Amino acid sequence: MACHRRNMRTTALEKLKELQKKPSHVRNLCILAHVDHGKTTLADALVASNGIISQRMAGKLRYLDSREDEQIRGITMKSSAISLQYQSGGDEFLINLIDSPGHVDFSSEVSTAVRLCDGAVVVVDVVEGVCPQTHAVLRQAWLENIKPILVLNKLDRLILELKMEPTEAFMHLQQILTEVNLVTSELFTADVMSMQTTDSSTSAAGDQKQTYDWTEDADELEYKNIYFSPELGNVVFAAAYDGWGFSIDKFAEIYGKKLGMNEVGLRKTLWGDFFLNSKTKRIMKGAQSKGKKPLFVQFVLESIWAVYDAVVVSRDKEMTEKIVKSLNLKITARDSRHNDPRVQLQALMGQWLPVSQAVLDKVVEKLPSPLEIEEEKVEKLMCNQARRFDSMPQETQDLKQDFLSCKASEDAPVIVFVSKMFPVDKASLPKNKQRPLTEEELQQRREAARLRHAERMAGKNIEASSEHISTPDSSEGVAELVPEDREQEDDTDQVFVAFARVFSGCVRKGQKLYVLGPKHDPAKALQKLSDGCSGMSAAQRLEDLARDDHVTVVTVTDLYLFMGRELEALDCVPAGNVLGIGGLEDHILKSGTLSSTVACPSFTDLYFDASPILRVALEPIQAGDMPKLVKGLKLLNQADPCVQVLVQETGEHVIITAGEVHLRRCIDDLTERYAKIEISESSPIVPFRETIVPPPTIDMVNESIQDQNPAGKNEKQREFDEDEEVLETGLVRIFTPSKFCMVQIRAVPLPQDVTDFLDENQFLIKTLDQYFSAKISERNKSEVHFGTKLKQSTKEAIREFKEKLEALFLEAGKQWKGCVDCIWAFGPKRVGPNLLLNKVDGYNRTSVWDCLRNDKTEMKVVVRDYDYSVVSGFQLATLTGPLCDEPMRGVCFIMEKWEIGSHVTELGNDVIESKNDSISLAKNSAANYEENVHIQLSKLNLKNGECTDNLQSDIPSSGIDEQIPECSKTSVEGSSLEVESAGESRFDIEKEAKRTDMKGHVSGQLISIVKEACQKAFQTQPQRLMAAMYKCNIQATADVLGKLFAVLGKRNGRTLQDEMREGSQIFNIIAVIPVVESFGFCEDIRKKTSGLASPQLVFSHWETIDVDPYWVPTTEEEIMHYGEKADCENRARAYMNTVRERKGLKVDKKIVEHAEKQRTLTRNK
Ligand SMILES: Nc1nc2c(ncn2[C@@H]2O[C@H](COP(=O)(O)OP(=O)(O)OP(=O)(O)O)[C@@H](O)[C@H]2O)c(=O)[nH]1
Ligand SMILES: [Mg+2]
Repeated sequence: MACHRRNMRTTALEKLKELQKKPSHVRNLCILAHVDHGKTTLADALVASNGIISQRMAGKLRYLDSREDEQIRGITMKSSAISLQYQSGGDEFLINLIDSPGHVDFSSEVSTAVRLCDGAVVVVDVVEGVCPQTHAVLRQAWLENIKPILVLNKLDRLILELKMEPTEAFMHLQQILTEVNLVTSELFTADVMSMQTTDSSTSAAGDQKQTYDWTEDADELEYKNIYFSPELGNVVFAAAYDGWGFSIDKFAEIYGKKLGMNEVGLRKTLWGDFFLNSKTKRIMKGAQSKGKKPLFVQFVLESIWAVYDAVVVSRDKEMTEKIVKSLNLKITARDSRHNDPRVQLQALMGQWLPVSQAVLDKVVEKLPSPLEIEEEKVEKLMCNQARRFDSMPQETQDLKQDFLSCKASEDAPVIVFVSKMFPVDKASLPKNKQRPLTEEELQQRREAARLRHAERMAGKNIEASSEHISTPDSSEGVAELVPEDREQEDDTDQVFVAFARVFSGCVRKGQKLYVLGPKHDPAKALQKLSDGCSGMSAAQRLEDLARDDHVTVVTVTDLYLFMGRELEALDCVPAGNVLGIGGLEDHILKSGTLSSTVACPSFTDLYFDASPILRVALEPIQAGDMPKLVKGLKLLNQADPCVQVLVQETGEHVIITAGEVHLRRCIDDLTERYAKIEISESSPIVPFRETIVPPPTIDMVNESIQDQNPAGKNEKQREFDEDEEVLETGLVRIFTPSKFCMVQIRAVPLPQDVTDFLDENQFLIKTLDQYFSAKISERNKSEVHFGTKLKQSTKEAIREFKEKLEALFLEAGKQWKGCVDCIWAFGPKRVGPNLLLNKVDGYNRTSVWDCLRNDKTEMKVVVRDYDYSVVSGFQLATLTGPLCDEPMRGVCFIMEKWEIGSHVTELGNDVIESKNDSISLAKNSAANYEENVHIQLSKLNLKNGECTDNLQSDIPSSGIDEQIPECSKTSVEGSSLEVESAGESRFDIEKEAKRTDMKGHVSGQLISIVKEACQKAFQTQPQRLMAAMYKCNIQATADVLGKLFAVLGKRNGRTLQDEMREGSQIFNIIAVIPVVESFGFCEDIRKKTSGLASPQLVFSHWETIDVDPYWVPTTEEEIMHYGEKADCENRARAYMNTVRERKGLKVDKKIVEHAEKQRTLTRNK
């Protein structure tokens, strides 16, 4: 028996290998859905169709959930793949199937799966309908241009649980289908809109039609098959657990034969508003209006309902037998005698309408083969948003053809994408397992044994030589080697296999390929190659790479075919197939590109939906195990596409995960697989944000706050050092200790809409920043740069972004007018939702929007020296706010003055000039800024004198004399490097050295005062903490609603929406809850509602906690209401103190240092 199995397996493997070579007969697809909608169960049915598991166990085994924790928890955590074969018509097909997890915490696993596929099977549970992850996966599929078919699953629940009548069920199914199509149409519309803007912008004359003609695209919609509809053949109805499923075609065929009707006509009318006129025997339209039974009800649903009724509901033996007979099925005696009617049902239905056939027929028919990859998709893979495809080198552009033709011939370049690295026990690799021997090998072995025997018989020579092998000397040598070897083995009993797909060429064992890092630039690499200094050697690994190198070379050692829980070794894999590659762990961290040519760009980043948000610090329980933990973390980082591993400044090892379930899995993985030590985890570290708000008008007991007393200003000032000055609320001026530099910065809250908008457009901001930085660095180098051109569509997107930003600012009030053009930087990390504005007199910095100008006029970048230091200071300040070192959000810093030593002298003139100019400057700024500018200007003149004096006394005069002329030059052209390269004589070099020396000094000090000024300015405004909020969708029945709301309330959550689902007793509740209050929330809900409601938490937004963290009750009413300290009431303060404690910052539990002015004032009254 075992031998038979083995043979079957070997022949199956040979068959799969053959099929791999015919890309037109390959389908790469993944199963996508919301959690628990039945993906793995459906996969079981498909796996069973290949005889890998038995039909009887299909649905119970969940074969692709191979991890123990997956089986225990009943959810999939990692996507896994299996290759199946399928016969359709006369043709054999190879199906590379990937099952993905539906839980939102693991959505990164979906991203990595989708990237390797051409098609998807989207599963929807017909009782739960469209859920948040259904949206998410459809979007993923859309973004990656992969084509979906739909499986409406769990139809049995409509019959047995909801006890619907067939007609009701039909209406329900229609409703679900509409919901799904609504999602796709939203995706489509968004896409068309963006395409439209791009198109109209490319026409210079602007004569393209500006209105969008929907009717014209109706055909296209159908053509693209973006809608799901049974008559289009892309919908399958199923109950995967019971093993049955069908598409309309099946019933069209059955009834076509039975009633002698036209099959094609039936296919078009079986779904929809059609009925059978019993007299004329003709199909007519208008079932609903005429009160007739739709065909789908009469022909399809009623038959299925009848089977369920006979077998499961009324357990009618006779009827069952009749059905079996009429359907011409064979039920084994064992099945028909089984006590559980469900088993009988599964045997019957599984034979009548096998789900695997229904789904795989559609997969083969509707999903594209690798040959049909679209041009648009190829360009998307090769070239990211910020770049134009035609700006790539010609060699790179030529590769597009190779993608499209998907050739496996020798001359085709090899292109492979690795979407994730996953760990495998070394012992389970094919080479370490006892492999079944082929007939040939058996023959060889027999032959060898025979020879050995013959030799032994022939003489003693051989024995002598074998004795020689075991001489004491050499055995000692062996003994020495063994322990070390074994230790190494122990060390790495996990190896990584890359989850990959070949897009062109054929990968072979022993082949050498380039591994292209994410920053690899084909143009530069090609240049390097032609210069003959590739600098790449096979010995280089990821960690040996210099900063500018992004390419290593690897020799392919192992290739695998995925067979669910097992891997099969392969020698070569042709284009169009999914495969596993061993031995890449030193070359690829999480994902990467392999190619035989450096002209190949590295593939664009994967689209990740969930952002990791939940942090915990980890520690080994035995302190000595630290190295093991560090190593384990390194492995975990590589194995999980979504986790982030970092070492904090405090030396703590921290992991950031997508949610509680993901966290649990990571810790289990660490203890059991990667580190194999006991680990203790800190309580979760939840991120906060710090912000400022406009002064509140009511106090904590809703009493209005009295007019502000200007005396408050003095009070604030007293809190700061003498070098710093709070000029008014929000405005701070700081000098360096040497008085060499001065900055004056104002902090104001950004309008909420603006902040959110900035947050949503981080990608564009990043592009903008990269572009600007590239321009600055380009200015310093003579070499030609490729890739600094922006794609027309990106440019359009940036233009739109700018316009929208301007509109949002304008909505917020006229004081913001013109500020978009003054944007100096975004922060923190150069992309965050805080702004630095340039309102420095006479500093006409090149605008960040300069890329929007016409291509023809070459952009010239003008920035002052030390510009970078100011930006750095701002970045630092926004990265760690003053409340508890958390990043800021929604704060606008306005640089109103900025003076540096040499500039100060020079600025003397500038200021006089700009006094006249100030009118033009004031035009830009709003009324209150205008006033400020004038006041500050007059003050500045005074201060300028001081500045210069100090300067001359502090700095050696020689340094200044030399610097002034140079600096004035550089401030215009802005390039210190030009000056540097000009100096050739020794004298010049010395001068230069001095200058740089001082420069280093200045830039450091400048960074520090800009940071300080930002933070101090922030502190003079009403400060607030912001909490990260989760959004959750909960489905619950009416009777548990009360308990559910109580749990939400206790955890400071809010309900946004509660609606009853049409046609069911289930409520859909959407609620938000602070992340910090969410631990154990799911568990809590599940317990309180006896497992009925199961929420999934997804990060939604940041919310200001409307209490001053430094607030204590001060008015009589407040003291009465809250008591003297109100510690327990001040949520913001409690959060802040927890964070401060954790970070080892000073925690002031009693003293109120920076309480809001109005509160302090009230107390003074
Ligand atoms: N009644 C019914 N239950 C089903 C059907 N298909 C799957 N289930 C059940 O639904 C539950 C979830 O099934 P899975 O296949 O694990 O769902 P999944 O989509 O793989 O879940 P994740 O991988 O965790 O996202 C299991 O208890 C299945 O038995 C079906 O057709 N009818
Ligand atoms: Mg699953």
